Amino acid sequence: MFSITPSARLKPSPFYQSTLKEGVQEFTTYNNMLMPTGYGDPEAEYWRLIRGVSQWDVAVERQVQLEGPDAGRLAQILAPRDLSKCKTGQGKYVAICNHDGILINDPILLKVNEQCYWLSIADSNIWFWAKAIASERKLRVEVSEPDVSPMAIQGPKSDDVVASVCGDWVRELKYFWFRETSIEGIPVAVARSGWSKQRGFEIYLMDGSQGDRLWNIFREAGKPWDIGPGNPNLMERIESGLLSWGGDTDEETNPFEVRMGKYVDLDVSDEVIGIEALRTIKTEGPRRHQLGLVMDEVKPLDLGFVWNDILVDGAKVGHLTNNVWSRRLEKNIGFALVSRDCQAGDEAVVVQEEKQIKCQLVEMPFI
Ligand code: THG
Repeated sequence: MFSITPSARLKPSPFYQSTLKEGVQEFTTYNNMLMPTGYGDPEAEYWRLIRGVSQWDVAVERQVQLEGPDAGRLAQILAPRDLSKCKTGQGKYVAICNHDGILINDPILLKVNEQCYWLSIADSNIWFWAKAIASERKLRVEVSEPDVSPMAIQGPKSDDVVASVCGDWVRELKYFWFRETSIEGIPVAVARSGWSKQRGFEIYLMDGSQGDRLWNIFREAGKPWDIGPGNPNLMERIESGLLSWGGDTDEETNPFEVRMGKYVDLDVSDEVIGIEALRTIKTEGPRRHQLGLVMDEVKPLDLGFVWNDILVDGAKVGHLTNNVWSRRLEKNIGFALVSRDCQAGDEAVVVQEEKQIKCQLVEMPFI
């Protein structure tokens, strides 16, 4: 195989040494960092997430911090979702769009206090974007990347593990809400969130020098529940219908096409970036929409991630943006970004080089 050349451009995760000790085997890049994507036993890692509890280095989910008297105003200008009722300690999933209404990131927005917000970003540089907009609109706000790195604890047993470390109050945390606290003197924010539908928490480490200590605290505390390493799991997230910005989207994708319409409020102020375009798109109806796709082929296929064409009656209707063998469904499944004319129930084919694989379009989530 190959190795990765060290560079100051690749920022290290505070949990990097811990993941090496856990036996990490694979990485992907995200926000100019390496994110673990496998520890050598995909089967065990999957079932640990579905049935047990799994510990993830997701420090790549960087925070873009907006701080100052106009922080709330900038957050609202960047996000076409009504934030007027967002409370300190609350998080919201938002669709950051450009002026054409095209989705350029899908972060979780966290309101840290009246004058401080974090955008916990997907894999595109929102720091540049937020800084440019703040300057252009002459806002009193500082845009920075703070020393904050999330670690996720995911799976049905995550409540027990996190409660054993932090206390039973974590069991009452509402979805996307968070609270700042400290764990053996390490400053953290504990949030009910994470990129899986198996329940879980994200522990936002606020002192990068303490990554290995924090990792070990949860590793030790989780032993009674057989905690082990994992990562944002491709199979689980496809089964659950979770969106991957940049994977399932292209440079023309708007939020309505990828099931994010419910996070867009069209009556927010006209100063919100992209809102006029979004109103037009909504009125005219988006060109495409996202459906699930189930292939007839009953043994695991690996089609890669090449946005294979999808055909109906020989005509191209869109693309397969991801695919995976589902262990729970024992089927090959994926997301289809297809013409509005297609519907759940339609028969189609996926094109893989010379082969055509029969499939059916379905509603999501799969499970
Ligand atoms: N956690 C944190 N930061 C992140 C992610 C995360 N940044 C990058 C990326 N993930 C952002 N994207 C998503 C996409 C989906 C969800 C969360 C972050 C998600 N969606 C649920 C759904 O679609 O069913 C729930 C949304 C809702 O009901 O509001 O959880 O994972 N820190």
